[in-house]
Amino acid sequence: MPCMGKSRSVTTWVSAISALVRLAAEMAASPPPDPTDPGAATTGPGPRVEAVELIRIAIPLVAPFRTSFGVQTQRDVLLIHLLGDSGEGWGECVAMGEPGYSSEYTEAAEQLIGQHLLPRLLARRRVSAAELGGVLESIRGHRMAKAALEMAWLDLELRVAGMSLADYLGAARTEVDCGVSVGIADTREQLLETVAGYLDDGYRRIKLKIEPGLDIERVRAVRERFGPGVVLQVDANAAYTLADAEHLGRLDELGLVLIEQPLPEEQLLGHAKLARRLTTPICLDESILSATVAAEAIEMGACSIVNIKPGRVGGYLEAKRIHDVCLALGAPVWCGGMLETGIGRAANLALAALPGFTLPGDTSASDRYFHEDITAPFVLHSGRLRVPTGPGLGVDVRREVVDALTTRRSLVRPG
Ligand code: NPQ
Ligand code: MG
Repeated sequence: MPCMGKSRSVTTWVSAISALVRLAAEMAASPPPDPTDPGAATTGPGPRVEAVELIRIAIPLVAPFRTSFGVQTQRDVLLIHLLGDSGEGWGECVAMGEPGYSSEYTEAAEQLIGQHLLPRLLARRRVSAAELGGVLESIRGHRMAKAALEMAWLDLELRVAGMSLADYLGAARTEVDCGVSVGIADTREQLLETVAGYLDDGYRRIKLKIEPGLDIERVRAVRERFGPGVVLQVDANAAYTLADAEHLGRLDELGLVLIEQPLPEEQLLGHAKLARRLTTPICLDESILSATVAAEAIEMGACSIVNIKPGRVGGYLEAKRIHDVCLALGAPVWCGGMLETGIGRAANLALAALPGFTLPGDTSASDRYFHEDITAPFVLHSGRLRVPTGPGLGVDVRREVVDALTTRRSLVRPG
């Protein structure tokens, strides 16, 4: 009897322990849903990706776009096309052809994705979009490359789940107010004409690109021509130094919503010092690489407003975390733009529909940049764009347009 009892209890313990081990392994593989997290509405274990097309396209811009870092006449875009066992997914990399806005650029992103990121992801049977950041954590930086993959993964996963990106992220509205970014013009008259056209189109906010020498007088001309009712802001793309503080102070009387990224990316303390000398609020773009940087920048007084670009920060899930931290700290946010095609534009609209996005963003209509887009174009209605409601990003890619614009294509497979 004691012998039998002992033997039975050993058997019971062995099976109980192995059940616990199994349970722990399952819990580690799929952590319990956290209702405060994007992805809480779990979409399963993640898609199985069987092949990935890397497609480079060159799209001409409707007009040259001049900023303090250069002039662009076309967009050199890397597209990600996932072919999974249950469907397809599209993503877009926001990196530019040349490393002028940031250190990333298209060619490098394509190389990194093909040589380093996809091999790590495809080595696993299944990866969910929410797990992607963790799998790629050992590779430093290259946020634009990572964000492009995350976008494609989200599209595939949410299409399968029948859920829109807007619902997944926690959108609070069905349309978003749109602003437009106006490049540096050759002449003052051309600038006034361009701004007049955008105001006629219905844009609810005008952002003027500035650089040393083409700043105060240009902004004043726009303010004087269109009056105090026009919502106006400026973007320097890091073209100034702290020694320009007094000069930039002349913007204070022009009633601007904000000045965006006056100083170089790494100068958080410089921005904090500048902020104390201006009444115009400082908004950071290039400097904000993550939710951690956003929180620190706000806390040290480097900015009081944040431009959120999902590509720059490594993806939509980090963008949502920045939104959350800014909302908690009382800093307004708005959605930036990187001249996205309809793919990235659709995803940006989903993000811009979150409750903390209280300022109009650079989510302009497709025709601001392109004569022909690779999805159905986004069209302005009373200065707003509609947030896509279909599953995933909610847009269909026009393959024949992509093919006509393709400059290079490669296929990556597991193993
Ligand atoms: C910004 N975007 O806020 C960026 C910079 C920018 C809409 O002003 C090609 C590809 C040209 C990306 C020019 C806007 C670009 C680009 C400017 C991004 O700083
Ligand atoms: Mg900017």
